[in-house]
Amino acid sequence: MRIDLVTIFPQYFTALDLSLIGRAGQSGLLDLRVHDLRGWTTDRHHSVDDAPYGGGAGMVMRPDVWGRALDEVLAQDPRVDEASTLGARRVLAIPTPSGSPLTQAMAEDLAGADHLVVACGRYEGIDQRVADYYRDAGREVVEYSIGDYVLNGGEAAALVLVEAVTRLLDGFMGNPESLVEESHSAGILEYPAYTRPRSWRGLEVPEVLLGGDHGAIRRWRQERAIDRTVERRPDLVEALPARLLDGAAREHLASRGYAAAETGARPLAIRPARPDEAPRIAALARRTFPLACPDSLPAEAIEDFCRTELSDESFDQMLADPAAHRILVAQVDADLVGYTLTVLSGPRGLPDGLVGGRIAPGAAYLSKCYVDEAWHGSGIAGALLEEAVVDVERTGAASQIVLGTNEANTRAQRFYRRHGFSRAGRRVFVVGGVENRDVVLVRKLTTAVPR
Ligand code: 6SD
Repeated sequence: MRIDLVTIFPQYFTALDLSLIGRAGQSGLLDLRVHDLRGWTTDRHHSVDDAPYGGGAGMVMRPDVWGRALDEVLAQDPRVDEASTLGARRVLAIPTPSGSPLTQAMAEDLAGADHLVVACGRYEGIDQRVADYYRDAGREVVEYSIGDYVLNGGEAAALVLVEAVTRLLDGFMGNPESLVEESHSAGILEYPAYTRPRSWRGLEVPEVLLGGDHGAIRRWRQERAIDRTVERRPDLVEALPARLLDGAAREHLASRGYAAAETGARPLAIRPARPDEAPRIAALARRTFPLACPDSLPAEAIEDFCRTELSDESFDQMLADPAAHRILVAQVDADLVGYTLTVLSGPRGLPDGLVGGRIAPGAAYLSKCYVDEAWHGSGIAGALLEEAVVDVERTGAASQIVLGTNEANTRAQRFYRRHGFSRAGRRVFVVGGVENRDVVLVRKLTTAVPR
């Protein structure tokens, strides 16, 4: 690649001789040249600027001087090792605070050019007709900004572009694996890095990184990367497509208040249901309940159950009694998209014959954990479940949480196992004349003491 930098401060770019970029030049990968704009002035004073039409502060760079400079530099042969100058891609890049933000995608695109010419302005910038003229003439012109702050000139922004582009050139990076890792973590911030010494000024390297559990390290790093991105760059989170996240990452993101979606994550709230929300939760319960029913269950039996057990009134009653019924909801925008219902064991014990050999008396019963079909795979269910567990732990009312899920629903079983549940037995019950077989799963709670 050939890069030409045009500036009134050529000395500014001596820094490039120090870095890898200087060495890339020696290896023939990069032909980088710096030009003094004043070389194209024609007057005694070598003047490059003049007062702005329309008045105002400062001076504007003259288009005539820039035109002579750019005509000449753009006509130069970009060949470094390419066979032909025909069909070479040339780009005129102009740093300006009013340009398009320079992104990694843009750097990757520009790394495919054969010839980059960077026009560094000073004063109040370059007469707008310079960019307009070359664009109208069919040139590729990129007016770019390196961030929302104001510099005194384009030189620092030109250095940034040169470094971002040249490190992507084939054979430039000593270790191309780091480029692979970067593209792997595209869209979110990097996880924090640590090296020796293990203890430094009272600060320790996180324990997980000292062990050899590579799965645990991978998960920990993924979670830290997500946490940082949520805290520092919510704009990236809201632009992050779900396909770039695996199931564990989606669940962690949901626990941090974002639901993964195709077009970018959406702000998510997981919170206790309010007493006035019974009708909305009942409607959610009635549209999600059929999703987990086995095919063998007749439609009538499902309708019956929805009418009797999932009525507005039954949710109204449960919400009026939070000492016995814990209901959490997941909300995206104004919509309720998921809920959990946990029954704390009262004097009558647990319903549905759940109490068996390995179930402690006073166990809490996770009766429902449902998410609207459109949000399946978003991570919401996992985050809801974990929140429901914490909610029960906070009540101090139970030492275990127990649930039943249909024997045929292996997806649900895998989900609960991933969340620390293990098999405690079976239960069989009749719904609408059909025998239902559930596996009973249980998870120990940490802080609680049975009442
Ligand atoms: C006068 C310039 C050229 C002045 C600039 C670019 C960004 N992101 N901030 N400031 C800038 C570029 C300022 O010439």
